[in-house]
Amino acid sequence: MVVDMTPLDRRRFLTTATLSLAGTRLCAQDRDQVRANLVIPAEATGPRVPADFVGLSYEVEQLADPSFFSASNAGLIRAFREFSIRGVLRLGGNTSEFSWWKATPDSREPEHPQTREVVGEPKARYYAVTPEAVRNLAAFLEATGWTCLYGINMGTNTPARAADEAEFVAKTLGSRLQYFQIGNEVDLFDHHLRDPQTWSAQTYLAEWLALARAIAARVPAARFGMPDIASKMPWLTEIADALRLIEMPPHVTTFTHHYYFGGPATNPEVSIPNLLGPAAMAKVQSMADTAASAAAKMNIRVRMTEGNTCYRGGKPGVSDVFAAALWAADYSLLLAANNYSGINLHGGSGMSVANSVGGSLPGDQILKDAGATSEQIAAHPHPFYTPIATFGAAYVLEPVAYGLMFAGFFAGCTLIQADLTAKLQAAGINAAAYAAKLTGGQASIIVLNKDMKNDLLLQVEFRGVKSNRVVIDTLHAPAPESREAHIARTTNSGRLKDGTFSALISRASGLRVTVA
Ligand code: BDP
Repeated sequence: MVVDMTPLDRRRFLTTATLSLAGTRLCAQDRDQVRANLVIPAEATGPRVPADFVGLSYEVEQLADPSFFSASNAGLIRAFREFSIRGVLRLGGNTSEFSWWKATPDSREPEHPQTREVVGEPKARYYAVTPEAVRNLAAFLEATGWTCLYGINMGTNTPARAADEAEFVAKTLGSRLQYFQIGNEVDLFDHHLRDPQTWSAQTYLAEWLALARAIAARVPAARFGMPDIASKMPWLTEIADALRLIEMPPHVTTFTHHYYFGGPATNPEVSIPNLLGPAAMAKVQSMADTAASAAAKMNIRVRMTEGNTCYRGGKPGVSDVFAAALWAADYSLLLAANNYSGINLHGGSGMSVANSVGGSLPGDQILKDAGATSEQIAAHPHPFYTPIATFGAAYVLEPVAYGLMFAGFFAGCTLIQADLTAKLQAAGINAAAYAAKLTGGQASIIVLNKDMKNDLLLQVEFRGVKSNRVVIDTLHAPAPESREAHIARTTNSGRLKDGTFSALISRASGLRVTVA
């Protein structure tokens, strides 16, 4: 697999940035061209994208090996820093309900409540989180420059144990801790952890309050992100309404939810055309609308704390290829445009994610059924959707990570509102675009051509721009099915004439143009 950040050579630059051509739809060999014009207003009136917008999500079970998130794991630190110099590590996932806090080497494992074994949920295998793991995590965060959203067990915990752990975590992580999350995908607890007859947003909130109040009693400055639901979006509204009636509620800074495009891997709907099709983003937009109105009731922002292309560990050939990069870039920027404070794509070690879904990854079975050899299976990342994969001793940034990194170019910027995606779609192409003002005041546009057939001949007029220099970044790979992704940069003078820039954006590729 080749994943690099090589500079664009001039020849390739010329093929991706051809000027002029007439007509709205021009046929060239096996592909068509669609032509569109966009105007970028001079004023940025949209949301500000936090500098630490992009992040990663890992299972809490990853802490069972204290050397994973530690200052000695140089390869992982390098991969995190390459991914982002200011990211947010979220620890949660299904396995977070099976951890227990082992405060001292003599601490005895507590009695655990009965849980049900169901397909797709973890088996009741408990593991200890120790002070050593938390101290190592603090050193890892220090080395990467990242902060953390720390997941506390809700499914099988007690307020007293939650408070003990939280106190140690708060003291040890210090300012590297953004907030606590209590419980993962609590709207699905009726599957295996709670009585389906009685479990609801209201019973959840009562339990959450008991845990959060116990934590806040020991950590008065504790902040919380919640409710971390999987998919029952009306819970957000119900919880916002209920929380507002509570006297002296714990300090909730962020509303959180998850989203997986589809799943599991055996589902034929999880395909590249569907992943890249406009319906996928229409669903994200409708979730964002519900989340935004619930968060507005509490005057807080929303964070997408976990998700990816395909639940239960991803789908080979969809989650681990370039299409996932284009999806991730569009998805992240759509959330940014909806005022989300950030996004965490899920991943981590094959074992932690396999445990989170019951012990094995359906994607492996698909490969075996298709006759793949063990070497061919090992050439895929495990889990298939992980942004950072482990191959032997190496940590490798996967295509989906490149999509997040491309969107991350807008971290710290203020978005310019201009309905650019709607204009491109009206022109007849499956593409998305977002514009922003950088901190230095320069204008920038990211265009994602997700069309499998049409190239986009785009003319962009940047209002109020005097410079004639642009910086161009591309997100590209040979094909949507390629196990590779590349981001490349080139600087060019004279490409901007009277504030107008023209480029040919090949099908299945991304382009960013920044006025220098
Ligand atoms: C989410 C869980 C996470 C799983 C993931 C998956 O929170 O633990 O790893 O789904 O199914 O629902 O891949």
